[in-house]
Amino acid sequence: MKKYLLITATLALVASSGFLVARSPRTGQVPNGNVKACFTCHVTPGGPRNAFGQEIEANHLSTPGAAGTVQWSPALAALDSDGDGFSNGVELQDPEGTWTAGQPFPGDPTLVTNPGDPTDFPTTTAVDELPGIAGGYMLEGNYPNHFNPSTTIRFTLPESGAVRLAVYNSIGQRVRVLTEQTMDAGVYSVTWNGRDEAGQLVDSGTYLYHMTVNDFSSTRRMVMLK
Ligand SMILES: [Ca+2]
Repeated sequence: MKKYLLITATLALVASSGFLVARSPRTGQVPNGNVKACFTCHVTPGGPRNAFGQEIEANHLSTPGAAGTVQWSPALAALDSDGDGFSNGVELQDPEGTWTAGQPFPGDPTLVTNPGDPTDFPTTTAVDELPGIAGGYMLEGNYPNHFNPSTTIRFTLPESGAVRLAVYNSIGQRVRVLTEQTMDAGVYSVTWNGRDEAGQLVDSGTYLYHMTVNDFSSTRRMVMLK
């Protein structure tokens, strides 16, 4: 029995020292990396890297291999590693990629989704307020257009109001409500990921987006081209 305990203790010591030799998880090196923990970058903790993890390994480590630290950046934030229509920055709540390790986590951690898993993406469409003052009501042309699969729509409000912005297909059926809320005067952008209310990617074709607020309404056309 004593011998068994000794062997067990020795194995535990070897295992723990082996763990100490290996680097610790790099979850503190990406924004809100604690939310999905190791699943942010790996299919299983310590297992194969997911799409986001592969991108980091290939192009965004300070030095290749275990000793490298993740270089979170606007470039890495702008990529959509898993191709689900949302950039890595949007999924991790730092759209511009300006967060640096050691700062408080950005955005709303409860909205974090996995930037390496195409089946995990924001179900609510985030609206960002941009710098600038709105001179009048405006619904701008989406960018890019044509698009595949996501596109960004900007609009401006000179005063507060109950905003409703929704996407319709070419025969007028509603595809997705992008935002429906009271908003202050300002300049805003909203990104549509090309998915309907059920989370399904829509087909190629022409879509309309229609905004109403106070006495203003505007409709514009956009084209999904896969
Ligand atoms: Ca994702």
